[in-house]
Amino acid sequence: MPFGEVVCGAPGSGKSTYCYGKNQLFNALNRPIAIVNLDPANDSIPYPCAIDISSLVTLDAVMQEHGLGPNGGMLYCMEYLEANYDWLEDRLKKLSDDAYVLFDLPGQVEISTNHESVRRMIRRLTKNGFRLAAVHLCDAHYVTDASKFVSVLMLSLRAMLHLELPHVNVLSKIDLIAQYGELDFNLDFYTEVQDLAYLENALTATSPRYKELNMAICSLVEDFGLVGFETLAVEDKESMLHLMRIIDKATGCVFVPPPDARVPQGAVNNTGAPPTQRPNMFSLMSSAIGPMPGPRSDVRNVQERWIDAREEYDEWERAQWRKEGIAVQEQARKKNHIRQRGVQTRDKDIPMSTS
Ligand SMILES: Nc1nc2c(ncn2[C@@H]2O[C@H](COP(=O)(O)OP(=O)(O)O)[C@@H](O)[C@H]2O)c(=O)[nH]1
Ligand SMILES: [Mg+2]
Repeated sequence: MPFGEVVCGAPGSGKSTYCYGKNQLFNALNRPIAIVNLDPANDSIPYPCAIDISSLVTLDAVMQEHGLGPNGGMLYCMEYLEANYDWLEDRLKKLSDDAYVLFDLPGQVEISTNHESVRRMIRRLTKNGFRLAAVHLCDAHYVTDASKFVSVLMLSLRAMLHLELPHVNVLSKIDLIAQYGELDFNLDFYTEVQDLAYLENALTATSPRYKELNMAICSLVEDFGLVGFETLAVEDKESMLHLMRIIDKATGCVFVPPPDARVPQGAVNNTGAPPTQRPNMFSLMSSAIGPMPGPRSDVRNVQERWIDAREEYDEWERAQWRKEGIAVQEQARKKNHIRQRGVQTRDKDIPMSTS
């Protein structure tokens, strides 16, 4: 049964970068992955692309041929893809059975909030056995302004109601958040989305004219009780691992490597440990419903890493990278030395020509 993600969010929210990061993470973990680019305007795709919509249709061609603007052209492309769904289905069937499939959607928000084509295609995929989660990326910059945060809440709620998938909202680029000044509240206020009434003062200050409207939207979002956020800094391994666990939990995916799988480099190999300390590979359900381990699993740690003690952590990480760099150089030097000695010994063994 193929598992996967529908990666959506506004233009520039970090969708393609996230897909690339996930590709690197999964390669390091020896998890199979395939990425499907569904954005016909994606010129420079950073990741290796298993299926690319631009071999079916491109935005430029549609705009020229039908005299459409970029937004109309994009919707046309999605409708064209839906009309040619078998093109996508044939290519998906050719992917390996255990591939984890990421769908990189275009950034036009209407595609994930009210246009029907993508939603219908997702329904067909889930009917064909795909277990998908929607991963909705929102630039974390928006939480620095109360009225922008309200618009992100509404957008996220709308996408959740429209796509009808297990849904994970993510504040992306959290590593940049300290650059936009001090937050009115701790980060957990924005990720947990409870007690939005506290936004009243900030909303009066930023947009007094629309305060009532914004507060009405806040109470609507709270009434649904659906919206919450995870955080993401794509270059932070812990952040990516935490998000991966959250999404696996949402789709019900428990990855069990095949018995002959190569252990990833640097992984703790505790096969020799006593049985009580070894991970229980057979207990799929308890690993699926177990607590989230790891350093970025609590939003207070995220706040400490990227806001409160950012400089200290940056300095510590740089020192670790330096150490790793020296260790790698040392290893390469040793290998080189051994190779050279091998060559010298071989040269000695070659008999001298007598002629
Ligand atoms: N600092 C930082 N920059 C990011 C992160 N994710 C994406 N970006 C940058 O945001 C920009 C837009 O990203 P892109 O993946 O093209 O967005 P898309 O339009 O949603 O696909 C690029 O310059 C990325 O390098 C992140 O986690 N941290
Ligand atoms: Mg993109």
